[in-house]
Amino acid sequence: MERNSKPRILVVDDHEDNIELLRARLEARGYHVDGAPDGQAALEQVDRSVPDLILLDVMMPKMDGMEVARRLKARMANKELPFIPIIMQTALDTTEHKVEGLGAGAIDYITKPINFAELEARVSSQLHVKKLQSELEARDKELSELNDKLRQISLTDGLTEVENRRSLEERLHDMWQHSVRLHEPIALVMCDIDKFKAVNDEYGHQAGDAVLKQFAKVLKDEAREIDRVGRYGGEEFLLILPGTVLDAAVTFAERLREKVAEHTFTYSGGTLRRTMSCGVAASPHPLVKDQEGLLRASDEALYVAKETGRNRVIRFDGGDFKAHMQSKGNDTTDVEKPVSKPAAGTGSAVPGGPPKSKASAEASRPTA
Ligand code: GH3
Ligand code: MG
Ligand code: MG
Repeated sequence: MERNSKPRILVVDDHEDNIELLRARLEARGYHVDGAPDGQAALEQVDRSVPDLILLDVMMPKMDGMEVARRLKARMANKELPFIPIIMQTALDTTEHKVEGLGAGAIDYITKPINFAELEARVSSQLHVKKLQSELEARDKELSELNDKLRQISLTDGLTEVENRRSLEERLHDMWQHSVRLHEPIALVMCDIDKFKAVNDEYGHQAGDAVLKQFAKVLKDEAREIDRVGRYGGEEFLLILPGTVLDAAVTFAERLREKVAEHTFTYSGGTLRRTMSCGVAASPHPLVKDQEGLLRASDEALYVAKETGRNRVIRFDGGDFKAHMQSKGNDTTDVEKPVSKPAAGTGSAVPGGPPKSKASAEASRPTA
């Protein structure tokens, strides 16, 4: 709070002699003193350099002390200025004036002619209050920054540093609401690395981890700024594409699939290649009526991509999807069925529904 480690006091008085007198006394006590001859000059001085305390005369030309206090108080209230204790110096020793001064924003008052011992005691005690207040504010700020950091951590996947499932679910909720409100499309691409277990089995878990990190980066690099990319389960990732219709999402997923197939993954022992499968769904669509239905649709499309050979992109309303579902004896309008449990990745484990989907099979897998 100080410059040259001295507390700064602004003395506002229309009598130059008073300023000089207070300056001499206060500087002898180790304070740095600035002076201002009227209210307007005081406000300008505060803008130039914020003092730690203000000794404010009440009766002054141009703008009186009450008005200065009111203006500073308003700026402190909206955090334009830090807390500055204001001590009014008043010749008007009436209760009415003291009450008005305190109401205007002064924290204390001292009557003229000034008793210096009293003044020094009040200045010192108010600077102490100011110091405590500053420490409190600093701790508050630290706490709020720590809170932000904690929230960030709680929404990030520790391994891949993309969003985790919790974050994706929060985002999807918000983005779904937004798309419904503004009648804008929204698409989901659910991706899963093909035969990933074999990476762990053949090259070790660390190689698996390295592949997951690089895979997440490929997705992130291909996605737009407004898209959300996150790890939905073990080696399953979800992309939320706002403002995107189904055809565009399928084109995007195809590009992603090619990028992954072309990518050379590195790990400490060498390099390897992997493919991925994707399920794509979008809204608005007659087969999708809610957020859970959209998620389930992308998940089921991913399941069909796996079942029909992997390294594929399947759209949830496409011929391949329908044909496969029918061959399994499933009703392809399943995504329309009301969900009993609104949790993500509930799959379609209803009687007569398709087998347990990828996401539901992996729902219990930790992601961070
Ligand atoms: P599919 O093509 O059907 O998707 O086969 P897959 O082998 O990719 O799928 P499966 O579900 O059989 O295996 C996924 C594996 O992913 C099993 C699990 O141990 C591994 N896994 C999940 N999370 C992590 C992780 O954080 N690190 C590593 N190294 N492996 C993980
Ligand atoms: Mg897999
Ligand atoms: Mg998987």
